[in-house]
Amino acid sequence: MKRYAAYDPPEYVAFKPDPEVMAEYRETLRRDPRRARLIEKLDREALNAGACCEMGMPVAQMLKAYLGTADQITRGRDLHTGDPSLGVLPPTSLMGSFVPVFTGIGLAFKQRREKRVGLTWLGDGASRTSAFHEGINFAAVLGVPVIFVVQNNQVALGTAVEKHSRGPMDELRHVYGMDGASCEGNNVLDVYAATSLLAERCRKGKGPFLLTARTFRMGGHATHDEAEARALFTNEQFRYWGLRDPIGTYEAYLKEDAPALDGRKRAAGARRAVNTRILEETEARVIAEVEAAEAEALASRRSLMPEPEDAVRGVYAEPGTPGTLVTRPARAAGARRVS
Ligand SMILES: Cc1ncc(C[n+]2csc(CCOP(=O)(O)OP(=O)(O)O)c2C)c(N)n1
Ligand SMILES: [Mg+2]
Repeated sequence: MKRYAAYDPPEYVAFKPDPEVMAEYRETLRRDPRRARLIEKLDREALNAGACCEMGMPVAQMLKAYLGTADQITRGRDLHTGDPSLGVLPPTSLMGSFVPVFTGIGLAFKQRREKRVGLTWLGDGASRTSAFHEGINFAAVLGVPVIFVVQNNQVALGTAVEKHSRGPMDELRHVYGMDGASCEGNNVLDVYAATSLLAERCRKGKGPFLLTARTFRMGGHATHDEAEARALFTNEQFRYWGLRDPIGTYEAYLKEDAPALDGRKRAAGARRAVNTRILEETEARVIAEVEAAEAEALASRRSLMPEPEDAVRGVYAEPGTPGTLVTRPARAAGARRVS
């Protein structure tokens, strides 16, 4: 897969599959027979990625949110994005605050007897907030159909996990009397299978669950603290996790070990050739989609930036119109045409 030195850490740019790491990758996929069965059933549609994309959000909407244009859900106020009509809530930036929000959403599913599952992600740092503690405890007590995924990348901004937590993340769920699982966060198939199994149990009324994913942040929290992040961890840690590049290892697995992606039974050589071709086609399709989205988002930045007055619209309830604390459609937001 094409790597970009401007975004990818040097370890990923230089990635070559390591035989021992790939053996460990395959072993992870075999470890739990229930997860293994789910992974075996996957077909090439699973090559798609990204939670928002999975739920049907166009890539252009995400890029527009980053550029702050008026023609997307936050109307230029926030880069956190989503689309409630597709079941994706735009997250709030307060760490841990989505835990009580999802507890409420799960309660609504339960009260309406809907067979739906809430899924939200948070970091190891966010799991130290009072919002997390109160929200997850209440979720456990209420028995709501929600999966809380703690993405333990071993750091919160510039604070390493050992400096903010004494107890092991993988055992966190027991404190709340909750069931759940741990998974290898850099192994996309393991994450998929672990999440799917918990979602199935949620639909049977067994939730909530806490899933911890073990991973490592290879860069800074953002580009401004890239150097600081490198100084925080040892070269050995970067080397270890660099060999476990989630995309590099997945690509190597699909080429060398996975069944033929066209669904036919094939010998090893032919299987490798077919899978390599399908991966190349997939990548070309994704690059074209991202480039088209980029062009669309840049066009919006040229002609559809928000009016300054729009910053206060929809923020406070307007007198005489009960329940107006709801965002309006972007069209009504007074989008300004500049060009
Ligand atoms: C309540 C709150 N406190 C502080 C911040 C500032 N802040 C933004 S991200 C972050 C660290 C997040 O660490 P973690 O939860 O481990 O997530 P990661 O970025 O590692 O995925 C902090 C402290 C915030 N957004 N919200
Ligand atoms: Mg973290």
